Amino acid sequence: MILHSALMKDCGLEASGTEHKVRVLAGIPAYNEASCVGSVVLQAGQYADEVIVVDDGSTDDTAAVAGLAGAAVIRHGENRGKGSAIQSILAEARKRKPDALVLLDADSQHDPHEIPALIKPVLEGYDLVIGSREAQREKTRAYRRLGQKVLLHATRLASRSNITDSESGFRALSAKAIDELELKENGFAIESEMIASAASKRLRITEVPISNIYVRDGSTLNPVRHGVGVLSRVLVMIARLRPLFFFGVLGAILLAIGIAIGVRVHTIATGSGDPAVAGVVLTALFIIAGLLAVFTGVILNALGRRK
Ligand SMILES: Nc1nc2c(ncn2[C@@H]2O[C@H](COP(=O)(O)OP(=O)(O)OP(=O)(O)O)[C@@H](O)[C@H]2O)c(=O)[nH]1
Ligand SMILES: [Mg+2]
Repeated sequence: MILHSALMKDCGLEASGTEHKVRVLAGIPAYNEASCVGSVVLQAGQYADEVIVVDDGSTDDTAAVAGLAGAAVIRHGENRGKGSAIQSILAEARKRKPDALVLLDADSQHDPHEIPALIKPVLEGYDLVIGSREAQREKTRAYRRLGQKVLLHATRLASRSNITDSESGFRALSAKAIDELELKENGFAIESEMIASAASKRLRITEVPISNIYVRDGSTLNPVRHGVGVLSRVLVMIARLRPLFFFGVLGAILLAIGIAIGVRVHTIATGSGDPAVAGVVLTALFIIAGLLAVFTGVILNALGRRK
């Protein structure tokens, strides 16, 4: 794409005179986005050699519109979730081997003109570049900000990183990240999993500021169910990637509760001389569960180290 290379040069993304021309692939997961996907594909096409749209079982004309706009369309026979759509994009990217893959949503919440800003760090050696809305977080509704904050902290724990926006779907990946990332999540937890997987493989992660755009009032998703669903998946990730930390904290909490109950039962027993059997049993249960959790953490951690 002539337009593409001139623009990329303007953005300092092509060392003039070098043999190697940077190949960019844009990947767009889409579910019932017929009204937006066309313009997103056209605009993204200015900065990418190829645009792939994964139609995740839409019931509207998303696939047809994306195809008309020039995208290569991959269709899921049924709706499988954003994560599954991203996995399909990654599988396609592994075949096409671009220098950089940029991921953006199909609902116009990401500005394709910011694609060069996301790709630049990839050409400077980073493997995962996240478009962060942090600088414009005031544009996000309060209830969503709270949900995003909780997921952000959980993702930081899972990835031991200090990123500022874990839920942003506007990202760029290097060829190395395309090959090495291991993603299993089918839902929205894929955003956190990608960061955790990149960190566990010691890939270089960075962020660039992007525009925080809300095109439609409210969300397609029930925020509480969506938030709790993603959070529970991220907690599973923490348990899998940091078993000592996860089970250690869980164990410590259970032990603390057990000891607290134990002290209470002891006080009552010494006061009334009547050992509350139920209290004793509860104490024992919490302490055993706490010790088991810690033990599990130690074992899983040792097993993880052997891998
Ligand atoms: N909701 C949803 N989106 C999907 C699915 N599969 C792919 N997508 C696409 O994933 C991208 C992000 O989904 P959104 O529903 O916009 O999620 P969001 O941006 O967190 O929420 P909104 O604020 O409602 O836009 C969009 O391009 C969707 O079309 C799916 O199963 N459900
Ligand atoms: Mg959206």
